[in-house]
Amino acid sequence: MKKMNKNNDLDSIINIIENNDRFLVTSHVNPDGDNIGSILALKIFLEQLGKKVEVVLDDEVPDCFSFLSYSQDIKEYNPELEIDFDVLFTLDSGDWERISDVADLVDKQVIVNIDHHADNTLYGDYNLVTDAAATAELIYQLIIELDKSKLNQDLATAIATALITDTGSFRYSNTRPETHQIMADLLDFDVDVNYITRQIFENNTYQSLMLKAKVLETLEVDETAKIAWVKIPEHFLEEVGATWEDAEGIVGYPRSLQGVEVAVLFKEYRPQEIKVSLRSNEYFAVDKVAHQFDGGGHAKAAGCLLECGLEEAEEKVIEAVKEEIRKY
Ligand SMILES: [Mn+2]
Repeated sequence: MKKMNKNNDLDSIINIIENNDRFLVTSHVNPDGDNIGSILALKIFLEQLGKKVEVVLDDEVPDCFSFLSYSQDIKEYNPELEIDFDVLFTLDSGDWERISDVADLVDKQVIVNIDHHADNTLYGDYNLVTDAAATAELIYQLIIELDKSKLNQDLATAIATALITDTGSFRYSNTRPETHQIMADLLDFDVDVNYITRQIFENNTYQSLMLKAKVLETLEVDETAKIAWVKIPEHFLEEVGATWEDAEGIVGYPRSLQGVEVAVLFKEYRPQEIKVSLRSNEYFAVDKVAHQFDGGGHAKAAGCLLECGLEEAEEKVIEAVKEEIRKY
């Protein structure tokens, strides 16, 4: 029988933390600042409560987040890993598949799902899912409810990094008064905002700048000038010696074009495997388009994966965006 899962089990989650000792914390593949910041904040907090905590991701930690304390304790999944735990925390992951192979470590443990994606499927035994700017806001809320005295500089820096990443330094419309209030509280712990923002946003490698130069040459705009897109064929990476990590943030360029409402980035991850990132500026809900291709996300930032060639993916997604934008 299917359970009717709720989206706010904060009190139950507090009970679970108080009554268990061994935790595994994970998050989605292609880690970003919100998921790395959130898992480190939760790890630091739980360890201060005397709990045993392991952190496993089915991916490497991107270099730009290696400045965060304890980031070197994040293990990359491999089939030989053996971890004893009673409770699994999945952070910032809209559905169970987002944690990828880390799911193989799970048997009958309690699953706690903490996330801010509106399309979260509430797959946890317990869920804390609201439309906060970042998952780290919910981690902060949990910490405040449980034991505020455990906040320290490392913990505050992890949460601040998550907030800064997911709000684009408090510029995106997901930024709420609460987001600024939390940030103000964190600043009491000597968080170095300038240092964090440089690590995240001004940390280009030579290869990543060269990659951006090539990608910008692929810029296309539709006849209404409301939709702009760029693409990264796999061979671009080889030509400049870049990695997919160097492609981070590129979708911001087509979105920054004057008058554009929807921006799309097509990445040829492998032949016949195209990752699509969708962004919007004001009114267009890009998650609607992502859902058409079994993807997900937020109204202003979403993504999907198409199993076809680059050109075909481009044609299908841009057509779907055009179809959808006519309704506005
Ligand atoms: Mn997030």
